[in-house]
Amino acid sequence: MTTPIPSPPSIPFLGHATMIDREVAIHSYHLLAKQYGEIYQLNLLGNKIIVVCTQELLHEVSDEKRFHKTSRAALDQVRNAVGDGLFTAHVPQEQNWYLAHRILMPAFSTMNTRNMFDDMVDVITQLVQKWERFGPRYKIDPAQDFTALTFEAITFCAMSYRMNSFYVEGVHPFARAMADFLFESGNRALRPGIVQPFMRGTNSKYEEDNKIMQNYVNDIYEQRKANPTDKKDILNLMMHGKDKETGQGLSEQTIKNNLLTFLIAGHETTSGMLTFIMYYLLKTPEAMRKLREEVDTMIGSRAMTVDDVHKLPYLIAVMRESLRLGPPAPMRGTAPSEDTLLGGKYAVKKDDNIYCGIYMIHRDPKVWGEDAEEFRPERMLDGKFEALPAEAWQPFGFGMRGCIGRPFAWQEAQITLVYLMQRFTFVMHDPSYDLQLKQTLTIKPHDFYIHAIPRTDKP
Ligand code: MNH
Repeated sequence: MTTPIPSPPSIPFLGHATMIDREVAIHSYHLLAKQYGEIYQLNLLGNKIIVVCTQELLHEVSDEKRFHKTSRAALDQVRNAVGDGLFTAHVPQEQNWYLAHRILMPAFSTMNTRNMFDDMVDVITQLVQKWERFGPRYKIDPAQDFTALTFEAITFCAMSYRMNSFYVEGVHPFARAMADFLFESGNRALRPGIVQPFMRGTNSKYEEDNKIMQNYVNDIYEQRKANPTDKKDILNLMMHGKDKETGQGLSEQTIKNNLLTFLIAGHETTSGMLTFIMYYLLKTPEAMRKLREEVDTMIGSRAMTVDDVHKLPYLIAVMRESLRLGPPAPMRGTAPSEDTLLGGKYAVKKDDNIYCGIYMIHRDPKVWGEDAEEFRPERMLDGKFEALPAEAWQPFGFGMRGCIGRPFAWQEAQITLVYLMQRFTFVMHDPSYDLQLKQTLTIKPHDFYIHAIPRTDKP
């Protein structure tokens, strides 16, 4: 006996496309989950989409023997810029993924990330100095400054290339082009194909934004070719690394696709994480106090070293809990490799689009209880994180298509938070602010401003 997958009433031709908010799509998916429960089905412009919303179902579709990653429609649009780079590659069809994956995995390991500690501190120091110099009255846009930070970190630490994001007025031209490009990629996925050719202004801006990004990538590549170094950074590993299995290296096009992939995947998400952390800490003074106490006790006013990374349990709990409530990548796509049953009763067909609603799953009351919406780092402490049911917490994706940059982001965020805690206390610009989201391909707090007050009470 199979159970039909619930689906809202729909409009002919457009299906449910009008039900998805153009600005913050995840709110619509979340709302539908509240109405329909663990699973529901939508028709988006003729594409059948099945959304799973509980830990149990996520655990099931995270079985790589039965399911494989698919690019959601928006992600396929991003291929207009990055082609078959790691993030957007169609696997198993695109063999390039295996080669690039094997060459790049060691480069992004926790071990190799430790080598980037000093370069990360270099970049974080630029942020700290900016906030110190501007002083407590300056209204900080943390999403923007953290974007400068994480963008500079990925270009400088992985490619030894300074974008000098902290020395441009407003948003860096690359970051601006990228944000607009991603936003339009998302919109294209929700727009009937026959409309697209008529949107001439939008289309030429989209091409222009893509060109801006490609120009930076070409410059990074050409600069390195003209000025070789022995530095074991990621760019060098891509240019000279050979696959142990086949002896092959990466083609120029593959290197450029992946350079741009790291620029895109490597900073938007991490800046979202840092901004969510700032928001939740300011909304939860008790958590802020405990974090500050931990940093003061364990590190005090001495300089943090690479051996302090991974040693601050409350800090790690804060990061985990922020990623739970504010997963920068709120959904991921997967598909059954054969016709099968989900939860033993919902029939799904080979290659059906399944969206994993990570944002909803991270609020699954069966796992997190009735206070799931509350920010409580304590639920991630003292072995509780390790004891969670499988796939209850999955902000970095899963398995072989899971995030390659996780150790990078994890280390970067820890150093940033320690540096900030040591040097500042923070207040919200508008104490009555409540979380609003901004969504491109990722989500982050919107219209959120703070002040950073240099500490006078240093331990
Ligand atoms: Mn990252 C894949 C989240 C930081 C580079 N990343 C993924 C996926 C998620 C994700 C989720 C899986 C997507 C899917 O299944 O479709 N990533 C994050 C988060 C952070 C993050 C929440 C920070 C916080 N990611 C980074 C950083 C880099 C990076 C930093 C690069 C330096 N991520 C990638 C790449 C992939 C990926 C590359 C694709 C891996 C693959 O499929 O081979």
